[in-house]
Amino acid sequence: MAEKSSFFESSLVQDFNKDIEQYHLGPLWNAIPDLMKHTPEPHAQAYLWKYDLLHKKLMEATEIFTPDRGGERRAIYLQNPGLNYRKPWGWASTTQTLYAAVQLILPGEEAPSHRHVQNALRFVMEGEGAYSIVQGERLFMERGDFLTTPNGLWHGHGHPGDKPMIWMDCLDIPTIYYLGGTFFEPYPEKLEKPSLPDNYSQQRYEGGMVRPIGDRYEKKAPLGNFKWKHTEAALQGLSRFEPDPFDGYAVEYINPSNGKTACPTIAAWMQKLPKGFHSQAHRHTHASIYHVHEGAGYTIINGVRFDWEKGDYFVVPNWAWHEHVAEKDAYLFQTNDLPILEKFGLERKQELDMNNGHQEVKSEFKPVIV
Ligand code: 1HN
Repeated sequence: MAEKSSFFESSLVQDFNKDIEQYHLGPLWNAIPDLMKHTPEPHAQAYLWKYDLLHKKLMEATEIFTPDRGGERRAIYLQNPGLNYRKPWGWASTTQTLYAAVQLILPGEEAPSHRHVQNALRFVMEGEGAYSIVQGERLFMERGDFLTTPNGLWHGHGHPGDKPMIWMDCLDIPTIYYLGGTFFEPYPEKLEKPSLPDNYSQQRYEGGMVRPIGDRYEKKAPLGNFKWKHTEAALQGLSRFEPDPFDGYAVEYINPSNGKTACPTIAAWMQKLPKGFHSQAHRHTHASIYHVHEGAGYTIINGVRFDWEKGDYFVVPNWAWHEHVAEKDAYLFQTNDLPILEKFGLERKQELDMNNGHQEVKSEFKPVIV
């Protein structure tokens, strides 16, 4: 081994590596340990953002920035500290494949319509009275609603209500960025005008799981807004029975025309963890972003305890051991890149097979507090 490494450090090899660099050529013998890890070693880290910080910064942003100043959306995104290697481009995403942000719209504001190839979803955190207009349909939002805007659909936002409204956005921006497929188009006028009745798709699906017969052929987003009352009722029914040992009581938002995830590249789940629930630890290839809709507890990620409460966000990177503990009845909203990993045949999972399926807590994460 020593002989091998001294060979790679020899001036013969080093000089050759340096020589070919000037021709934009790279020596694989140098790169293979970094490029071909034996198991996933994501650059994204486990991290947690407190809601007080996000809320404070969004409120400060209202003093500085308005959507008419050309930036389209007042959104502040979660930059994973492990992805700072992207600094030359000026941004880091939340996980290696997904971007997550909090967005605030004030009463009277309009965020202009546009369309892009990135798939987007929203989860409503605070307020009511604002709408997203998607392909001519105004979808009025309330806390706990889940909305989807798959790629290519026109969408903008307006707020005729009277209190600030805040939601989470999650998009597959980093994935599309790496794949080189970005297209973006502003709407010819500022905000699209309604061409369908308000909350049209939501009304078509008022009964829940029964599907209008016109939707038996695949559509991108036959249901635009998944109302909290339906999600809550589904979880209430599930929670009369045994929970999943890893995820508690969990449901997935789906496209009713094809049964697949509501957003083609991003899975979105709502998990209910009753007070006292302690999940088994496991790990999987896909990476997850969690938002605490309600309650309090903690998640142990690779032996580090991350305490969370209502409004907080945290990241579980690829292949990280994790288990959840609810100290109060909790609802966790989760987005993840499972559909992307599955499309490439990369999803694997493993259960922790020691210590009754629980990790040893070695340290506690100290979030930034404001
Ligand atoms: C976007 O269209 C929205 O529609 C939010 O609210 C965040 C981030 C990047 C690109 C497009 C929105 C976005 C975005």
